[in-house]
Amino acid sequence: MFERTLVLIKPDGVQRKLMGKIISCYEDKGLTISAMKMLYATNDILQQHYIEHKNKTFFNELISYLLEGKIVAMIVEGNNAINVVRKINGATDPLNADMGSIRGRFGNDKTKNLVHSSDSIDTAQRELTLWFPEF
Ligand code: FUP
Repeated sequence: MFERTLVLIKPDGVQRKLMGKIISCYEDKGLTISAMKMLYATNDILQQHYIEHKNKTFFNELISYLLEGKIVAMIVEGNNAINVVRKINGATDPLNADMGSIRGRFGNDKTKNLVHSSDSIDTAQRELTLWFPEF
């Protein structure tokens, strides 16, 4: 099924100069980057983005980390894009991520884990509206 999903390259991905390699992973799989921008996230957008984690112990650390530097926001689309991108990214904790995934190959920290992507059709719709209100 054709789907659109939100991908973020988080500050560690940008600072470690992994943007090109990360984007290639999606393109090499046949997905399309249909929009992309580099920006500093605001506290406001991050509070909305991670609303489901508001009461978690790691929430403040997570928000501070995402405010540390520029991020890249992308709309990635194609066949089964939501689940394909989740597989390409790998499990949240790089220790559990497949070694061929982005987090498995490049990550070594459960919070600073390089990338984000939407986890369902409903979430994708909400997150795309949040990060790309102009579309
Ligand atoms: P994911 O969908 O893989 O990005 O992961 P979650 O939605 O479960 O978590 C969102 C973000 O919270 C993760 F990317 C990193 C952070 N997190 C932690 O810092 N510690 C945890 O124990 C779980 C998640």
